[in-house]
Amino acid sequence: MAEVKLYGWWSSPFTHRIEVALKLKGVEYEFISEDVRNKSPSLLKYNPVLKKIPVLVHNGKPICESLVILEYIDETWEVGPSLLPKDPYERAMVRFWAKLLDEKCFPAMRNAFLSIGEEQEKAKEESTELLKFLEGTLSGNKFFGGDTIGMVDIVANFISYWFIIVQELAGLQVLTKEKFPKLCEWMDEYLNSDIIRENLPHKDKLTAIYQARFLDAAAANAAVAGGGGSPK
Ligand SMILES: N[C@@H](CCC(=O)N[C@@H](CS)C(=O)NCC(=O)O)C(=O)O
Repeated sequence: MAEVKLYGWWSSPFTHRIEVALKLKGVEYEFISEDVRNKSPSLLKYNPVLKKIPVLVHNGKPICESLVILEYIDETWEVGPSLLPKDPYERAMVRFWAKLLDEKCFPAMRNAFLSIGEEQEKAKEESTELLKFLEGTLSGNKFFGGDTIGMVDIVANFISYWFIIVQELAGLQVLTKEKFPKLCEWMDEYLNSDIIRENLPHKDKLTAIYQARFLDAAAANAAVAGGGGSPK
């Protein structure tokens, strides 16, 4: 039987993507919890270039980067639902949105949470602009993948759960039902699907982590405003 190991961390949305994909496919795996502040020799061996989680190790061979891992899972285990469509153009579109989510949406939404002043205003505007595009792609479908959960839904997990938590912590009004009714419907559908719901990190524990991060960033921002140099 194939040996599948996942190096990850319970609160990481990137790790969560891989857990959900493996569960949707019905692949059994061993979860190896990694503390990213104290990386294990195994993690450094399997991901010497980026030194990040998640890493999937399949029969001793490591695969890094969540978007790459998701495609690997889809191609390796054909059982269960397909995460990417078969049509080359539609596959290209899925890759486009997944890349946009990671390279544009994630940093903008992170900045909207952690920055202040002008930088925060810009990040909120950019997040809103990007969310409008995402809202447009749903066009009446239950999921980004159509009737079933696909790669874009899984990659957008940070919007449906993590961002909602940090938005509340920071008192933001970026993603609301009034501004984004379709995205909010998608979030409900996604978060209430069995496999997703059963595997979400515990809300209170996650809130505590981000509360601490928010307070750290606020202290660093205050130090900068007081002339203490730029935050590290
Ligand atoms: N682009 C990566 C991002 C993964 C990532 O940012 N992982 C974080 C934890 S959530 C990490 O390992 N950080 C450790 C570090 O940056 O040293 C992916 O999609 O897998």
